[in-house]
Amino acid sequence: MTYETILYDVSDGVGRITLNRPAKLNAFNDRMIAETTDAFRSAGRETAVRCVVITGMGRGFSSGQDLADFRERGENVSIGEHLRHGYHRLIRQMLALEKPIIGSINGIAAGAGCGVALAADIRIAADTASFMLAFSRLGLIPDSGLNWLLPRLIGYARAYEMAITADRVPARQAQEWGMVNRVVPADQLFEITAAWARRLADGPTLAYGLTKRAMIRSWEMTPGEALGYEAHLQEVAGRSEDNREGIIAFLEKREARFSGR
Ligand code: LHQ
Repeated sequence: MTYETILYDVSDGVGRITLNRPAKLNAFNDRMIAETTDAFRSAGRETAVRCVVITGMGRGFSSGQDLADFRERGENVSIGEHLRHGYHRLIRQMLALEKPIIGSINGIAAGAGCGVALAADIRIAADTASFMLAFSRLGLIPDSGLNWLLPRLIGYARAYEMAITADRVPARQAQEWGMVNRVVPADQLFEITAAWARRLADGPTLAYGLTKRAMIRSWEMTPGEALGYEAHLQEVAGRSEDNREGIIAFLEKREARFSGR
């Protein structure tokens, strides 16, 4: 697929997706939803990619749905279908990708843009970034997975407050609430994200992916089911090349050289 609304490049084990409609703060039109989904799919397939970064071009991460684009479709459009065929495929792709995804949050993440930011596994935010559930201003409910993800990250009361006020939550507050892993000076975001991504790309990718699967699936399980599932996945991790290498490296008192397998 040729990309027109995003940039996607792979280097040194890191796949980097840049949302690229800066004049609209990277609002999503259909093309950008499809291209971003496709880039995550490629990142999942390419063994050379062991960590994925998603960020935005310009001063915003993403302002969510392109409202001008959506309005042009007229009154009778089905939002449910738009979600099922668009954003929800993207969010599912991100949650199912068994490699770490870093959201490098360079500016405001609003509406569906906030959903995409939170579907990343960890977030490094510029100190100038913010998060906003813009939906209620439009008489809508949160979507793009936010009803499922946000209360799990920050608790129901804060999530519901964000939804009904649609107030901007600045990066530092987002970090206190548990939505963001690190807040960094805006002019250092690129370098600090790149250093994290390099570190993760050198890690035991299979174990990172299985950890993601174990944690996300456990949200829907009883404690007993979660224990059973974890034993099953640990069996898989325990047969990996990286498990062998990790143990040998420890015994030889050296850094492990993980292959990701
Ligand atoms: C935009 C947008 C935008 C178009 C900025 N669209 N142009 C799913 C299913 C179906 C329907 C509905 O939606 C959904 C999911 C959703 O995502 S709902 C939420 C949609 N997003 C919003 O409601 C946020 C709308 N944007 C804003 O409230 C502000 O732009 C924020 C608070 C994000 C940023 O404010 P400022 O920093 O003051 O920037 P700005 O408003 O001046 O925006 C810069 C330009 O970007 C401006 O264009 P212009 O030609 O005047 O320079 C905006 O019109 C354009 N833009 N967001 N979502």
